[in-house]
Amino acid sequence: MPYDHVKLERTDWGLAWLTISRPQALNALNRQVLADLDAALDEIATDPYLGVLAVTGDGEKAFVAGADIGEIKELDALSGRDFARRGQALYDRLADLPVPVIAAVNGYALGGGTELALACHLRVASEKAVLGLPEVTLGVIPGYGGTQRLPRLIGPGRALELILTGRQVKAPEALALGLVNRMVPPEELRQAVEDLARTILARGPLAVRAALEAVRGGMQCSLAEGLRLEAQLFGLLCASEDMAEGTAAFLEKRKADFKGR
Ligand code: CO8
Repeated sequence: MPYDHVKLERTDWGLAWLTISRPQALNALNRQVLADLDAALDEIATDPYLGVLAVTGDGEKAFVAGADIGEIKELDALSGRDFARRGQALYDRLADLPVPVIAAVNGYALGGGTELALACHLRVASEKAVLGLPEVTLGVIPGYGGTQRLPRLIGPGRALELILTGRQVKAPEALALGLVNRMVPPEELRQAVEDLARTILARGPLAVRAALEAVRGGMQCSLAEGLRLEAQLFGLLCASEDMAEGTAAFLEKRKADFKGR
């Protein structure tokens, strides 16, 4: 289905590209972009052939330059809270997808843009990417999960430094902070994301989904509960054809041919 501000392109090998496209405003998220993203996620969530989703921004300059500042300016206490909750729910949908989601950070990823990248499971950045949570410079705080996901990813000390100052970091520093997984030249970004996707897609599909579930679930509970979840998922995988195939392939010194069963 076509959208005004989102492009959804599927490959025939399990990867789909979700591109946010409002280039005249550096892909800033206004209400229409958020609505399009929500609708695209409906489509993505029911796609049985999807194995990895890649998220990026249209054009050379920006991933997403944040929420639309013109719209933020009009918010009051109640609408501001609702707006934040709606954006958080949307990002949660992305984070809760059963397949890996990779952010291809192709340029400015500020405010809601960095928060979008944080809601993805992995982040590959172009060397010219700039990330940051500049909300305090506008008199607000991150409202799409930044105060929660950034400290969980890079630790509270480093996260607070970025959140309290609003300082923007270039890709090399983002890499050193652990804010992105990899950094590549701009012209290699798409290929790097596709290579990463292909690597993941060659693994046991049930195992990949279970690993996501274990890590995601474990981040939200105690260590003891997380270990229980891990053991349950491990046990379930032991009953899968993929596990029989993966272990047999290793012992027979051949490549595994996983079926996702
Ligand atoms: N919102 C609206 N318009 C934007 C935004 C934005 N976030 N970012 C860029 N634009 C527009 C500019 O206004 C400009 O429009 P026009 O051509 O009509 O003047 C166009 O995009 C191009 O931008 P610039 O001319 O500014 O381009 P530069 O290369 O000079 O600068 C920057 C690029 C540095 C990225 C600059 O545009 C900038 O600083 N943008 C704002 C970045 C920012 O502060 N983002 C955070 C926004 S707050 C947020 O995301 C909160 C998320 C949680 C919300 C919770 C809601 C309740």
